[in-house]
Amino acid sequence: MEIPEVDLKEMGSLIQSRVVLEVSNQVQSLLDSLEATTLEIAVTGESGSGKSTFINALLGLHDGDHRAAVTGVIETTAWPSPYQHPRLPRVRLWDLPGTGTPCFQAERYLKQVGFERYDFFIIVASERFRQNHAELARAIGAMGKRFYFVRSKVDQDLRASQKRRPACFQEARVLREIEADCIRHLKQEGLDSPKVFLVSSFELHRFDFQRLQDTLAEELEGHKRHALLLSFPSVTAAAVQKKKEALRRHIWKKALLACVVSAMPGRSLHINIPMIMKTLHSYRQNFGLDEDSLGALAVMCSKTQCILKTQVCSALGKDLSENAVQTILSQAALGGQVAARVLKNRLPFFDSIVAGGISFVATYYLLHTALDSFALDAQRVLERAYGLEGEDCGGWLSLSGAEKRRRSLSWQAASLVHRA
Ligand SMILES: Nc1nc2c(ncn2[C@@H]2O[C@H](COP(=O)(O)OP(=O)(O)OP(=O)(O)O)[C@@H](O)[C@H]2O)c(=O)[nH]1
Ligand SMILES: [Mg+2]
Repeated sequence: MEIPEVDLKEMGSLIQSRVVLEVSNQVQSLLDSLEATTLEIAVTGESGSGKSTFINALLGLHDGDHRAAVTGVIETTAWPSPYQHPRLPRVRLWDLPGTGTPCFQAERYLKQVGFERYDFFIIVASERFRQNHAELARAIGAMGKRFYFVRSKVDQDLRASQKRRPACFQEARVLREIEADCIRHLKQEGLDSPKVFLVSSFELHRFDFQRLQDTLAEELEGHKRHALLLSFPSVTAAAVQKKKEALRRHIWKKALLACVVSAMPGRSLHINIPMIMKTLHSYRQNFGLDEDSLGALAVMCSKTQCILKTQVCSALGKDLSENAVQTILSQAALGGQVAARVLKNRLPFFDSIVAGGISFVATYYLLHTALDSFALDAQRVLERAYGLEGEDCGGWLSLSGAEKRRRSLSWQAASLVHRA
């Protein structure tokens, strides 16, 4: 007995619409859970140590921005104040009150600031770490949370040291001395192996900021790690690469969503343009290539926004319009026929839900290409912002790969010897 064609068609279309619905719901909920992830970062330390300035630097905001934390030489922060990330509303940095009062009690302080809500603590000191800092760290640890020590304003220390001993000034040696001094004090206060990061909020691209970012990312898990990688400013070539990798890992979800959506009867590949545009805008912002971010960077590195903009050379970086995206998508769909056939061999179920997986391939290709080219733009902008002024002012990005490796190895070796 033969099954009539009409039954087969009806059955096929029911199965297809069920599969499409199921897959798109699942993919959408994966993407939603990523976006819904919260990250609450507490920044604490003595009054005047540079907490608010550090928060603004992390948020990529200059002091004049209305969204920035208030900074200054007089005591300004009396209550925990949350500062929302300009691009990622679920990421917040908390500016906590100063810890330097004579009758400071770590446990009481932590209860007052609502310690449970934070994912981790950054303890900032601009001079020596003291008993207060160690006590606070112990209490944070006892409450099951992580903490990291940031020794701020190292640019200031370097300048002072150079003024005092211009003839024998060596930047690396001064940095090692500061680090050793911090670690020694914290050990004297009974902390075993404290992690100390030397930072200047005015020059995040230098010193230990990248190491801090790497350490935080390593110690966070899953979605929180992703949120951290996206929220911290990419001020080094390494940070740009990490951000790119973090975003790249989710491209297949967007592409799969695009292909199941365009698999619905009567829909074309171009139905996905709004979703693709939204994704591309978020990539561009994540790499600091939008007008706002370029403006803030220009203020921070004392360059003009126009000069930084000249480094944005990719086609989509220059013109992120629907027309441009449509053109690339159509080209990608044409070129994607072969790739779609390969895909069908690897994932045979694809054939049942989409016509050849072309939407998948086109979206996947477009997002990959855009991500790569935005990352290159971001690197060029960074070079221009920080890299062309010679080593003393942070010429790290402009050094050759071999020279970078040589310098970081000698710095790491010196630190290891020193720590031993
Ligand atoms: N040179 C230099 N100055 C800094 C740095 N960070 C902060 N400052 C300066 O230090 C002063 C105090 O900075 P704030 O960020 O307001 O300090 P705070 O810890 O928030 O102070 P309170 O809110 O009073 O507890 C300001 O004049 C900042 O410009 C830095 O990395 N380098
Ligand atoms: Mg403050």
